[in-house]
Amino acid sequence: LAAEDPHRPVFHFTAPAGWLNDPNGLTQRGGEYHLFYQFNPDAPVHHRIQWGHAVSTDLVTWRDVPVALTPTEGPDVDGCWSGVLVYDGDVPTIVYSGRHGDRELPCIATGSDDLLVWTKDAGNPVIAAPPEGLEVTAFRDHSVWREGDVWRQLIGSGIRGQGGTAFLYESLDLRSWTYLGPLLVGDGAGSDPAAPDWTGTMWECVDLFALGDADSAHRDILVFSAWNEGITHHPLYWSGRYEGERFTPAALHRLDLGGRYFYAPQSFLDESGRRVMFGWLQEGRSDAAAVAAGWSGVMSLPRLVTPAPDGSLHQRPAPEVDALRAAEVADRALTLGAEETEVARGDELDIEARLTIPEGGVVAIVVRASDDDAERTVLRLRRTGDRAELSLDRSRSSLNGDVDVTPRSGEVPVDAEGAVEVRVLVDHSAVEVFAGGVPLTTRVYPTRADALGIRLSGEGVAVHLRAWSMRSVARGAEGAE
Ligand code: DQQ
Repeated sequence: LAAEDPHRPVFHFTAPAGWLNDPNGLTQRGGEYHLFYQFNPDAPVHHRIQWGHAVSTDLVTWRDVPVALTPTEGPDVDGCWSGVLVYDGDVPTIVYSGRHGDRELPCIATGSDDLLVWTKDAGNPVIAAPPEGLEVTAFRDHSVWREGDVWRQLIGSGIRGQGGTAFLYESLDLRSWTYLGPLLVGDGAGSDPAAPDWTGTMWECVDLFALGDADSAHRDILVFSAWNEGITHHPLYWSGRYEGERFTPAALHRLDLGGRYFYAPQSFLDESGRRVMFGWLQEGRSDAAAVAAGWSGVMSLPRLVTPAPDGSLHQRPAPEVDALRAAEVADRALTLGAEETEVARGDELDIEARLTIPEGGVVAIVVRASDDDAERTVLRLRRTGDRAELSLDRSRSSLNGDVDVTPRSGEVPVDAEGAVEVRVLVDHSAVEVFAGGVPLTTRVYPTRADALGIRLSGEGVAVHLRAWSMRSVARGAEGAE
């Protein structure tokens, strides 16, 4: 049934059945990429979560392999929640959150060389409780790294009355941990939950890595997903410096202007030293609609993350995504007017455009537009000097009144020629946009079979655009054109 759902993406990874959420345990070993993910094969609902597992040699086509972790009697009886994979010498080791009742605690599992068979540690959980003397909002998810002779770990949490945080621990053996203190504490308890950069009352899926120049005030990046009482708000990151047992922030940034539609990201260094990130594109339709469709949750395309000149992150699809291009469907240079021009058609497309926008000008990129315009999703760029406001208008994205259509917006850089390089990947309900290295990820659910139009408008905007139809990587698509 799921295969017939017109909203199911074909060149993004989705679970073989049921529910998918966070990417976990990302690694590359012996050339092969491993994507583990939060998975419930039994139904498209978040329940008794397992670690699904898929393997790839090219980062974009995935082969399902057996589930890596399933809940069993003991500390993870109610779910194997998010975590990471590290190499303890040669031993692949997963650090994850075992769920028991409504609490999570850190657990360990060791893997076979091929990462296919996992054995849980008899000593689980390896940390028996959150730090004493603090009222915490939650305690789960892990960032683990080697620092000299020791392991260090961050666990996502929040301190009541203050805000989200990540607790820092240290260990010699990944099994016995010493608490060092909070790395940094947010101000979520005292600030506006409606703000797009609200830091929440709890930080999910913390991810700490060094990226910039050794001397930069923005050298280190601390990614987290702002959460509050069961509500997934959005991913953010601090750039700053991690030194000793503290993180000194330089700036707080939004990771993706789409907010909750790129949630709980995780990144890893691949064997060629690239920082690659995946995130969970959650649904924007009702739980009942997901149940009826038989599946829920999309994994993002792989993103390369590099430092931008202003200390923020520059994000773009990994070049491997280009290998999914099937046929070029547009290659045009034109100057736009106020009227819309249709430049391509499709719901499995990769579009690359360079848009040169006059000062004060606006360009609209319309995707998934039906012929009669009853359905359309609009992206706009409004330029002011060397910045542009990128906005997403989903008010007419679907005739189905039961899907999320809240708008989104944020700033993107404009280059010295007044241009913005834009990439738009349209895959049925999944839409990933990158403008000047800033992503905006979203979901849309048009009902019309002809909601395929890609149109541009914008007085005086010069465009060079190319577009490609995309190849399906969905199961059973082998040999299909
Ligand atoms: N999802 C996991 C948690 C994490 C949340 C459970 C983020 O470990 O905090 O599936 O989406």
